[in-house]
Amino acid sequence: MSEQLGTLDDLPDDYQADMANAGVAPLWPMMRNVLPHGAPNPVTRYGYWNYQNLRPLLLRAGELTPVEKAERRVLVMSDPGRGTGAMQATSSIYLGMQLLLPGESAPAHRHTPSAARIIVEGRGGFTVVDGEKLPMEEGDLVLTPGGEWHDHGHEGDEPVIWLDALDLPLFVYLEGSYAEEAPLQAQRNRPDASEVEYMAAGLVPSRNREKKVRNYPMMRYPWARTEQALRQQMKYNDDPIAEIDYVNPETGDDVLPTMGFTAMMLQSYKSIEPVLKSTSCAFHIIKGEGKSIVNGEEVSWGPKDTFTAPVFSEISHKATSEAFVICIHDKPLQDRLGYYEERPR
Ligand code: 1HN
Repeated sequence: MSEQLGTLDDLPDDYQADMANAGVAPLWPMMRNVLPHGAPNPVTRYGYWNYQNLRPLLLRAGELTPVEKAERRVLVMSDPGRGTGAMQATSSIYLGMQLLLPGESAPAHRHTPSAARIIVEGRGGFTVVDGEKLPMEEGDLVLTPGGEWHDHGHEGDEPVIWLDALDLPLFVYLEGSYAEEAPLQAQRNRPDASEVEYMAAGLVPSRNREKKVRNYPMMRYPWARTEQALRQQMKYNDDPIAEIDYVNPETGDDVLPTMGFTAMMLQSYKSIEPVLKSTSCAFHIIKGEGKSIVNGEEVSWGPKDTFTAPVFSEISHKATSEAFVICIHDKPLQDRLGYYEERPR
């Protein structure tokens, strides 16, 4: 195997001009760019967004731009590796902080990418997905699967802010991203499925032949249950970390086609050094404080902060209080493509 491949400069000018005229280019000078040896060479760089910095900017957006002029009032978190204005936080994950003020509503639309929201602050916000009204309480994970109509409303009296995660970068790359618009949806007069069909883990509505299960049977994962489950797991854990994956209660599959979600509870002052993973991920702090190191860069985090790590990052965490973190990752996508991988540190 040759270490040094030929470069463009090795080739005569007239040959380079003839190739360009014929609409072709030589692979070999570019080969290592598109196919590096041993591991990917990510463009994405570690990013950190302090909530206390974002919050006033978001509230100012509320004064500057009425929701009617914004459709969705969001500040997008740009991957430092791609620079200012990048509409993505990692290769596959878009992140943004969205503000809805009391009495406002964000119009119904549906689009090809899937979205999930983690509620950051404020009471009274809700999303309607396919006619189901999903209350948004702090820490809840609320899904908007691709193709499902959704609009947001607010019946409280303080600003509501949430973190949006979408697989938008993939759809943009695939030239498959588009939306359709519609009037606000009629809401079914009943609580969401987490309060009706899926009240308890391991219990689902009886499976008779007539019953049709929705593709996305449960679209709201209330934080209170997640925290309770993590605390209970931690009580009987030998490790300083408890982890829970969000799954479809009917199938046990990932909740969305490309994005996955894991909730973690970290004990204070214990180092956590996970294996290297082929996924890119974003960590959003629900509660607690601590430090993490991503590829040698140290981040001190507090409640509601968000940070990202590119694929195969060496990551370590040390909470300085009891801490709860949700990790947004792209393992479902990589599992589907058959290349998810873990490597020892
Ligand atoms: C979207 O539909 C929402 O529905 C939020 O709240 C952020 C970013 C890009 C494209 C669509 C929403 C979005 C988005």
